[in-house]
Amino acid sequence: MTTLRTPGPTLGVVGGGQLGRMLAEAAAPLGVEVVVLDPTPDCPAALVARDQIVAEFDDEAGIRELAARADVLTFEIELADQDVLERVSEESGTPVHPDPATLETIHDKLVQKRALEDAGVPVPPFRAVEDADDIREAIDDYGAPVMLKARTGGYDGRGNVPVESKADAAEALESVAGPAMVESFVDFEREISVIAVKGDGETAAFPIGENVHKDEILRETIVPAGSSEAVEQRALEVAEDVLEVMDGRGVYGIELFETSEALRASEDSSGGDVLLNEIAPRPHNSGHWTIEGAQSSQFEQHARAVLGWPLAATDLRSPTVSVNLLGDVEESRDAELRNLDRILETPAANLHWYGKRQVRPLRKMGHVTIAGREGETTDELLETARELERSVTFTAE
Ligand code: AIR
Repeated sequence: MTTLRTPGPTLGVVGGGQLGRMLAEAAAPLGVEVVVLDPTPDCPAALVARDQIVAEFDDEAGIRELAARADVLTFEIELADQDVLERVSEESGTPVHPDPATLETIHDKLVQKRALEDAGVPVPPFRAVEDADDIREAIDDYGAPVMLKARTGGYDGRGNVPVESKADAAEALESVAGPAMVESFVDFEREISVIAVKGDGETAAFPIGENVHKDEILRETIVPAGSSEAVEQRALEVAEDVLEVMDGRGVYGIELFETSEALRASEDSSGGDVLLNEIAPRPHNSGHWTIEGAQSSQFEQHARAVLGWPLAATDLRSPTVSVNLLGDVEESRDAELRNLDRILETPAANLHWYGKRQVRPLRKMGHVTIAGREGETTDELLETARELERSVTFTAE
């Protein structure tokens, strides 16, 4: 029997960026409190969390303090340190969800791909890269271009380098600091994602979203995706298989490629209609639409899952589109978003400002979600969302 008291259960969250902020927003109506740990004073989550511990993500004393104040620990950034979390959890008896071991599997993209491949999840052909010859061999085997990826530390596409020809292999490898892997370049129809939740003895998944990236950074998410029913079913099956590999409760953002007709028709279609791109062991940018567009949000689900509470319904309420507001500046500066009026005046446009003090080139500063009303199509919503995104700027006239 679940009981609530005041103050309610407390989530100790490593990371206090926008994901921590939206988690705290979703936790409040459930009577769940949030304490975050983040090195930036007045981090985005600080506005809504009960408290912030100002410390580096791997600061053991800070994480000990977080554990002492929390009923369960979780993280909203992959820079969370697996060993420290494990040690502190053991000492303090405060559980961590997802299991920090999952962070290790996910951190290293080669380890991640191997674990998933072993579990029967369809992944693009890939291999480890020790030297430039490995890249050249991959080009021979998979055809050009191939995608060279830093095995660790890549975030928002940093560390992903397309290699067009064998002549470019050595230079590309130099641009990727540290260990690397290479993957076949997927000829995809569209990029989709599943926000899946592993709860206490149950799982759930939101309807798939269609994602538009530019320069490897997510710009837009559209739900329902343009995929067929069969592709959606396949994506949800793959997400179930992914959850089987992941240890510990919580939300997982699962990015997939819907393969193109050409690839499906070729002899190399063993993976079916979808191939796994990447997994994030946390709420994901491509799931922000759930706040307005679904019966529950990915953040509420994360809170419920890590506490071991029953999961909520995930059905779509209406067609929904989200657009990111990224830093449109050349250099860092104090953040001031201008011309907000169009967004504020547009019916059914929901502004989410993350409260970051500094804007940097392409930094995620906020997003806008439009949940469709009677009869509105995703095309119409997307058009409006794009107009709204273009109407604001961080750049002074
Ligand atoms: N985040 C974590 N992994 C990927 C993303 N987008 C979110 C988390 C983290 C914040 O981005 O909420 O705290 C960091 O944002 P920034 O702009 O400071 O790098």
